[in-house]
Amino acid sequence: MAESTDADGRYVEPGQPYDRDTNYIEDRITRDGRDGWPVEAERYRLIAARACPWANRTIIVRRLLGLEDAISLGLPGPTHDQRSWTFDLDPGGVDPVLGIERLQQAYFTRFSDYPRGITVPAIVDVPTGAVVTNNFPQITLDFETEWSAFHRDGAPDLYPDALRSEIDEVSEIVYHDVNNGVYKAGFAGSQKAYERAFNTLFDRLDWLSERLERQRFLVGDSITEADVRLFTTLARFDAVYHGHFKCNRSKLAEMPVLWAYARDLFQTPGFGDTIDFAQSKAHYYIVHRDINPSGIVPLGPDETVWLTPHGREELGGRPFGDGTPPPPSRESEGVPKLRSA
Ligand SMILES: N[C@@H](CCC(=O)N[C@@H](CS)C(=O)NCC(=O)O)C(=O)O
Repeated sequence: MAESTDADGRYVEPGQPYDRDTNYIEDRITRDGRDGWPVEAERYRLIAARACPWANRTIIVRRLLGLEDAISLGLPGPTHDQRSWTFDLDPGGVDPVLGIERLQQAYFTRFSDYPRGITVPAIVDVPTGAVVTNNFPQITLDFETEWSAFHRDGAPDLYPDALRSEIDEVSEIVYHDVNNGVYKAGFAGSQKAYERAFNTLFDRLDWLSERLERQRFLVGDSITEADVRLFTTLARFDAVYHGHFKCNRSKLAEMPVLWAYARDLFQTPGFGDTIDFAQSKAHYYIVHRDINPSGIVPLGPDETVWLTPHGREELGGRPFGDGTPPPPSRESEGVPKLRSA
């Protein structure tokens, strides 16, 4: 499985550091259709559970760019069993467009003996019902560069030519030490592996705090792909990673610069309005039984603190560059109101 469960459904390999399976279905949907999948409106369906930080990136970018009409969105429930994510939130437990109960069916339509994790995000070709790609780092980049004909008026440039190498460089560091770093701490199979991941994670968060002290966004003076990638981990930090993954040197709310940065993004249309804290907590605390055998989901922390003033406007920057914020989410894609603990 992509999150490295073994045949017994264990996420932790005793004695071993956590090793993410990063083999994906790497086909790309492109303007020239070179992999057999041309960009085409209303042909593909993005399957992206709210709970998952990697899937969350795709939901944010789709929304910021206004790709809702071109690419539909299917939302499995927060938990999955060893076989697959399921569409348990949909009427009758069936995805209304694909007509399937389990995402696994779309993987098996593509490869009948697909041997790896049935992961989100995945993009499915609606006419054939087959998964095209689950290569999550490429999906958002392709939304930004290949799908430009379908971007809304005022869509921001999240991957500007002049900043690409810096965005890639920062994203790579953030991926290893932060996005995947929390998993390396949480699924460590030895004390030593845990401590190494913990120290790397918090050293990197300190480094990011320093970087963000005088600049509002990670690269340049507008929101880019790099901010989207960091945000989805920060948004789950206090609710999930601090307790469930033992990332508890400090809470995000105790790291003033990063906390203000995260709130700034959260309060920006397209970010906080994609976050469902209850689903995130349910996913991690219920699915990872080997690190939380009771399956009990914590009630805290208070979610409303995400709406407190952040003061980052003083740093300047233009969140959407020459573009504009996206309109509110369509009703069918809204998330619940924030709750106090
Ligand atoms: N496929 C990517 C990220 C996607 C991913 O791991 N998604 C998780 C949810 S956050 C998932 O779908 N897990 C199901 C599984 O591993 O079977 C990876 O493994 O690096």
